[in-house]
Amino acid sequence: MTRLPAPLTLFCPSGSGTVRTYGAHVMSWAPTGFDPVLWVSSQAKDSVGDAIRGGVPICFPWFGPGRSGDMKPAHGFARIAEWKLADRIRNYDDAAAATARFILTHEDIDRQLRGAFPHKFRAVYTVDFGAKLTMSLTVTNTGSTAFEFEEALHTYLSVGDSQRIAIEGLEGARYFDKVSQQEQSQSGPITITDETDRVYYSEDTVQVKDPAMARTITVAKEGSANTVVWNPWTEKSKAMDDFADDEWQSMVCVETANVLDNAVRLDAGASHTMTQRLSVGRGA
Ligand code: TA6
Repeated sequence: MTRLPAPLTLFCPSGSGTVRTYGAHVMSWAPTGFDPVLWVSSQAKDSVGDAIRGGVPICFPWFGPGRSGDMKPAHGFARIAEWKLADRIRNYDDAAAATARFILTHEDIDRQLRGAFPHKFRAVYTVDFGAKLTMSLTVTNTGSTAFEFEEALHTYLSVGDSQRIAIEGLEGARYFDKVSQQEQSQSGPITITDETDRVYYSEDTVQVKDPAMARTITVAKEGSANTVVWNPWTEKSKAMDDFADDEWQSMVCVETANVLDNAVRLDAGASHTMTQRLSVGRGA
């Protein structure tokens, strides 16, 4: 078992964070003056080949088991691949953000995994740490034939008490409920009262109101037709060996995605960018 090296730290006066080349995985972020915004399980694994429970896993080129329902590894290979650090800008002066950029291509993926996605691609992932956290994933089809892919920035947010939060911005949106396996429509703000695993069809900005931490986290996005909301609640938490039994109370996933029938189709030479932008304000 090969342990992962320590993540890179990037900072500037308005905020700081850490990110790994493994999975281009954002591990933490805090705007200056605020508690950390991202959640990582106390039981998270940190060895090569394992997904990391928390922060912002990149799901690519499929989501979960994929649309065929049998793809492995879950959520694709990007989050367990070693990305190349293209350039890293750490700003000490009064810069708006500290930026890191990562690149992954089909040539970086081992042959066995590539069999599941036999396409030529280049993925460029740019992370800006500052008063906001901006993460942009650009995928380019570098081959000669079109392909489709799913993607998600599977963001784990740290909350004071998941049973007291209200998630606003998806009112009226249609969603697929993965727990009941039914299509539903969201009537009011989302509250967490049981296992919650929903794929919303919405391009709108979402706000997570967290009265226990007296703050509101805003999740804005571009280039994304889906928002996924996930909280495993009690039984699912017990079933995960990288998730402490009571940790469901301190996290919620709000994911920026293009999945299911919103998979992205790229013609040869074409590119697509999806961006998630997090910000925090006082009061809920
Ligand atoms: O985004 C929600 C979800 O698809 C859930 O169904 C659950 O599987 C979660 O992702 C975590 O997936 P992981 O493979 O990281 O355990």
